[in-house]
Amino acid sequence: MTNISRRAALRLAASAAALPFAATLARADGHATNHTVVIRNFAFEPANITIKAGDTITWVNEDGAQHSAWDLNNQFDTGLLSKGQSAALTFASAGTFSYRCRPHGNMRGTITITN
Ligand SMILES: [Cu+2]
Repeated sequence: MTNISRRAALRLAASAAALPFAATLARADGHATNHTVVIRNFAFEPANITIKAGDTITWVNEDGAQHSAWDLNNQFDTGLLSKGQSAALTFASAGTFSYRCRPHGNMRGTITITN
């Protein structure tokens, strides 16, 4: 199972705290990259993203409507983000995730994490 750690500065909804996160440290080599997925016009941009283990993805909602990024296997949930809000997750190990927006099931995305 892929471990996900939440960064200290996250803005995450309270519901996320109850999820079975296994907190792990980000990569020690200092080469972790921060990626941004913009939520705009009821879509994730990019919808499909490939990152390295230890990297962070920040979702930023630019829509007036509230959106979220919710893993289909319930491994993470950013909670609802209002316009201008963001949430970041660090993916510590290789794996794949498919996620959707909780209120808008047609909004879909995938994350592929490689070593
Ligand atoms: Cu949405």
